[in-house]
Amino acid sequence: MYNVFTFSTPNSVKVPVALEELGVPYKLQAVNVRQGEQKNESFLELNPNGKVPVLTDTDRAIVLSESAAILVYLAEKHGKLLSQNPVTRARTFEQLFVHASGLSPAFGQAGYFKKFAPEHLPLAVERFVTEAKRQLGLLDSVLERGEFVAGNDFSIADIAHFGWIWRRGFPDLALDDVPNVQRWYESVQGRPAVVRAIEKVEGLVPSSA
Ligand SMILES: N[C@@H](CCC(=O)N[C@@H](CS)C(=O)NCC(=O)O)C(=O)O
Repeated sequence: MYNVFTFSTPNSVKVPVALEELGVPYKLQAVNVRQGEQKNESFLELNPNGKVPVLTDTDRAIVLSESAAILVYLAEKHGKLLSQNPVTRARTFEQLFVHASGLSPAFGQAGYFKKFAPEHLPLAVERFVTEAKRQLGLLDSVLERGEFVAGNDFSIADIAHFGWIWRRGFPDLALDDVPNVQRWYESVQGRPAVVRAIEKVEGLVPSSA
């Protein structure tokens, strides 16, 4: 059985999306990051990095953090969402790494410096918003070449990018100038598995949070 420690956040929505796409049962455990629960001692025992998501799999007694690593683990265990074709598989990893090292941190930092930083730092806002927009443009050019980010099949790389594009309101980004991302986002957002996952993670947020 899978347990997913998660909340309604860009990185943690990816895991329920993958599990819904795979059609396997799982339980969600809410970690309210708005209340700082990711820094509680009990959660730090699961992930000393103090961040969601975390996946536990009782079949193999594994506790795993990092959304990209979890996506790869699930795809390999269930033999879906990650092509066996060496070129498509390499393209999938390329996009996973672009997401984890480029788009995800740029969106996160842009949102932080725009919304949460205790002091307004124009240079930091400019740097990270510019980089986030550049990443969005890069993704647009990737999606100009194929239906999905690693070719013509939906994969874990689409799930990774979807998390932050879904939460693009945090860094105040829009899709008006990136028509290929817009087309892809609408298609991914409408997938029944994605609709179910979003409904479940949004249900974790207390109305007072
Ligand atoms: N590289 C990590 C990033 C995880 C991450 O930043 N999670 C955010 C939520 S989207 C979090 O837990 N933030 C709370 C904190 O950093 O204290 C991943 O992809 O899993």
